[in-house]
This record gives sequence, C-alpha cells and structure tokens, in this order.
Amino acid sequence: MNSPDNEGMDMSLVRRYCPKFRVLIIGKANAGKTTILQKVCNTTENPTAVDTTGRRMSLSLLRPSAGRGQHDIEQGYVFGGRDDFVFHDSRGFEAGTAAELERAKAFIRKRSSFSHIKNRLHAVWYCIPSDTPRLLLEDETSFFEECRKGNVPVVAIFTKFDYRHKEAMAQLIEGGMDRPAARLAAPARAKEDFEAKYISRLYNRPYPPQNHVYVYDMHLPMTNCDQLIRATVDSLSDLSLKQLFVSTQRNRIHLYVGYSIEQ
Ligand SMILES: Nc1nc2c(ncn2[C@@H]2O[C@H](COP(=O)(O)OP(=O)(O)O)[C@@H](O)[C@H]2O)c(=O)[nH]1
Ligand SMILES: [Mg+2]
Repeated sequence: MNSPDNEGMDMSLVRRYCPKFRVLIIGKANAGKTTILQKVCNTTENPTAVDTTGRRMSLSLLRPSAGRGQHDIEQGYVFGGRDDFVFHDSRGFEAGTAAELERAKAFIRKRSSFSHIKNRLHAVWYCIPSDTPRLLLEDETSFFEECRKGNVPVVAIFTKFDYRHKEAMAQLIEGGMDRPAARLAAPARAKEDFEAKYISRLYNRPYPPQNHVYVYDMHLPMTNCDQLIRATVDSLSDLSLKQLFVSTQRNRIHLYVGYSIEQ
C-alpha cells in the first residue's frame, strides 16, 4: 500500500521537529467542542493540561483560570493517550462578548509568527452549533470578517447536526413519507436545505473558512468524525504538515489510502 511515509519525506524527522499537531478549537459553551476532541482522540477521558514543551502538568501547576474552566486559550491540552495532538480551547463568540474572540485572533496572530513549526498553530476548528431553528449565521461567523494573519487554515464545523436530521425527518413524514424511508432520506435532505440557506452566506464572508463539515451524534459511541479529519488534511497547504497530520491518523487507514491516491 502506498502510505504517506514513503512519499519521500522522512517522517521520523518531521515528528522530531514537530511532535504535535496543534489545533485551536473555537465555539461557544455547549457547542460540542470537548466532545469532538474526545472523538478525534478516541477517548471519553477529560483533557489533561500540558506545559509549553508538551509535558503533562500536575494540577498544582495549572494557571488558576485553566483549572477553573479550561478557557485560558494559552493552556494546551491533550486527550487520552494521544500525544500527537495538542489542543487550545476558546469560547469564541458568546452573545455580548467580543473579548474572547479578540483573544482568539490575537492567539492565532502570535502563534503563527513563531519561527519553530512545533510552536505554531497548525489549524483552527471553528464550531457553529446547528441545533437552533434560526441560526444567526452573521453573528456566529463574525470571526470571518477580518483578515487573519499567518495563513492558518480554518475548518468550520456545524455541530449537533442530528438536530437538523430530526427536523428534516419530521418534515418528510409530514409530507407523507413513511417513517423508515424518512429516516433514511433525512440526512441528505437536511444537508441540502442547510446548504441552500446558509453555505453561500458563510463563503460570502470577507475571509471565509477553507472548508466546512457537518458533525452529528458526536456524543454517541458509534459515530466518527472522519469528515473533519479529511477536511483538515485538505485545508493544509504545507506538505510536511499534511504528512504529519495524516500520520496522527494512523488508525484511520482508509484516510491514508484516499490521501495517497490523490497525490
Ligand atoms: N445531540 C448532540 N449532542 C451533542 C453532540 N456533541 C455534543 N453533544 C452534547 O452537547 C453538550 C455539550 O458538549 P461539550 O462537548 O461539552 O461542549 P463544549 O462546551 O463546547 O465543550 C454535551 O451534553 C454533549 O453530550 C452532538 O453531535 N449531538
Ligand atoms: Mg468543553
């Protein structure tokens, strides 16, 4: 099989220079951020704080704000046994508070100016919960209004999309479809309706994301977030980072194959 490790790049060297893929996840409280990170890391464990060199920190060394609610954006976290990812968490847009979003932007600016690749921010996952009937997209996406320094790719994630599936299913049943058929048809219908209503408005923002995905039922055991991983791979323009990211996904072998074929 053609794996990314044999595409001419010494992966052990890449991993030594950049052992962790660093992601900033943005989204208001309850958007589903922690659940996504747990799914990506294949764990249900709570996050563990790490210091700037990536070592796990004891609770006594944590910044007070990090210990309270994990909203110190500078504080890095790992999940489960996964030492190849480090995450930073921001509540981003919350009604009435622009400060947190500004902090996120400043963090992106700062982290993209670091000369060493291992200290840089490699991707942003921007969560927009879709479990409200009328999504205030313009408010939720004010992040995409201003130019972001540093060329860090951003993937927009519409979270809790199962809400839209249920809504579409109810509409199909109301239109005369029987329950099993409606259940099967609902995901495609939900996506179609949502795209017609929101997606051009997202990409009409002055500085839109590179990509977007829908995630659903992330809190349930049988689901996965492979689409998010694929979208993240696709959004990376730096080849060595792309390779590093694919290597973190060693358990998702089908993603390797797809990636290699497209090269
Ligand atoms: N229906 C549904 N609930 C979800 C999903 N993802 C997370 N949740 C639930 O939403 C709540 C908030 O999730 P959490 O990950 O803690 O959000 P955070 O505050 O952004 O970190 C929890 O009760 C999760 O179980 C999803 O895809 N669908
Ligand atoms: Mg959380």
